Amino acid sequence: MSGNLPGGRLLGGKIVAGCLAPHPPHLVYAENPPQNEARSECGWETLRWGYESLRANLDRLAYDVLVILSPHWRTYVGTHVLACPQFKGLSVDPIFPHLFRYNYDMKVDVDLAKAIARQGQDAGLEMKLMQNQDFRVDYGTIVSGHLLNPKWDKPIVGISSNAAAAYFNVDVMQENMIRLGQATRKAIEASGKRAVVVASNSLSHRHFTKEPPVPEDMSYEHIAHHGQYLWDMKMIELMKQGRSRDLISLIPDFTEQAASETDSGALTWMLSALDFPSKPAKVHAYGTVIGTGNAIVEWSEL
Ligand code: 2X7
Ligand code: FE2
Repeated sequence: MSGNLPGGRLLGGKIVAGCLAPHPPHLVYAENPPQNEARSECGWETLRWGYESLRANLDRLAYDVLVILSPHWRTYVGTHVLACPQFKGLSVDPIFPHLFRYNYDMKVDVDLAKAIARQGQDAGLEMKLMQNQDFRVDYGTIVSGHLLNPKWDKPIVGISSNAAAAYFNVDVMQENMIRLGQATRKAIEASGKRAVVVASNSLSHRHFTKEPPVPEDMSYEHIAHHGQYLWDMKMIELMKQGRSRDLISLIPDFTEQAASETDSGALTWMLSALDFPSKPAKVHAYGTVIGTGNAIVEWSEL
């Protein structure tokens, strides 16, 4: 419940859900939305139906804003946050331009964006607001945003992925993302809003180097190799058992051995924002996209 206290302070802000919501552009391509120029016949139904089921739950939670941390907005100095009221443009996937040429038009909750940046700074993190109106939003933010809310009728906050795992090591990344998660939670609680925090990353992340002649030909689709699959199942099992602290402690090994997009810090940040839930998560779907492992997972009160 949200409302105002005397003196303009807001009451009742909370995180109503956390989601693992990966961003393979193939999933948007397969849906043929009007925003995307490319056309497909079908494809990756297990994952797309998982997103349908997650969307239905999020609708029931009546949220105000999606807060998304994307692995494809990599920043080398600190964490950046989208902070113009609107971003509009054409996003073309650099590796799959034949699948994803998407006309985006998104609203940003600038007040919440600034509050997260302030809280991050207070926690000792380097933070920067992205206030360039012409900035081209990355496809990770767009794909996860689209699949969670194809109508784009709610604002988002977009958070970059600091490259600490590559520049220093995974442990530095983990420490920073745990702090950023706590800062995000504080900002949301003070905002009076009902927010969904979204980690926009795949799990195992070995890509095939060749695409089938018809990209949506599902007879070609499978995990890159069994070792990746075993790692994905291990991580998903921990989610289902509510063992998020154990999951966090495995992220360094998982990131290295499964070449996972958890190197972005998105999953660590999201679980920290949720204060490391011990309630079992709901797994809506698991499936592969060009060899990578992807899980659609929800942590909420439902
Ligand atoms: O960015 C991605 C991804 N994470 C997974 C699969 C395919 C393409 O792009
Ligand atoms: Fe990706």
